[in-house]
Amino acid sequence: MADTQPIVFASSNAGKIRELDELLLPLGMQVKSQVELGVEPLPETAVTFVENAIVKARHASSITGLAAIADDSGLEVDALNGAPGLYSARFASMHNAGSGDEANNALLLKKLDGLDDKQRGARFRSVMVFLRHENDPSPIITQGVWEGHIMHKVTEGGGFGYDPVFCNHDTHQATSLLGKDEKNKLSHRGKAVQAMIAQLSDVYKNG
Ligand code: ITT
Repeated sequence: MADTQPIVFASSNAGKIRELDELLLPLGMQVKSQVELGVEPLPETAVTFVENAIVKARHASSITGLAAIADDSGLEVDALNGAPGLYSARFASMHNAGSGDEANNALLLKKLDGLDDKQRGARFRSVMVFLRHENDPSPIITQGVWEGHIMHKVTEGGGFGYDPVFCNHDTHQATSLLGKDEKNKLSHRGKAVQAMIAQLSDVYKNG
């Protein structure tokens, strides 16, 4: 599946960039993040994951002239009617409760205070988009979902974002405790990438 030109990953999130590298490098695909290529992120103004992902990929492709891949993802919590969802990265800042992963997790735990495990259902969702070029009229779009629930406290470990408070229903433990390969095998992003790889083999069939 190798190709002479790298693909730009339209993300500035270090955790996502690390996971995508781990998922795609073994396939011989050369992926450079938009951070490496000096592409500044755009504000995310759309109201669906897929629109945000397309806008991110198109922006990175237009600046670099490369094919682009983007992930728009988030955590949907049943007790909060699907919030923070599309706004997962900005959850705390939208509620004037600080900013960043720690603040997001603290606010989430506060909002779910008093609810038992059955009332704490949640899932991660990743929508992934691949554009062959800036004006590609038919992006490849894939999706992955990972079911779980929100724990009662933070479990320190690896990962990023909401991993320290998300108990995944495959291994029944905090996602922050999973090794990187295990998370990639089970996660929303891992599933979206596997589905993407299956379709990319058409684009890179001569590689
Ligand atoms: P880019 O747009 O630059 O890729 P971002 O962090 O702004 O980075 P999103 O808008 O897609 O990306 O927001 C996704 C947020 O959802 C992310 O910041 C985390 O808070 C959360 N999230 C997504 N996938 C996650 C995962 O695998 N583990 C933990 N949290 C995750």
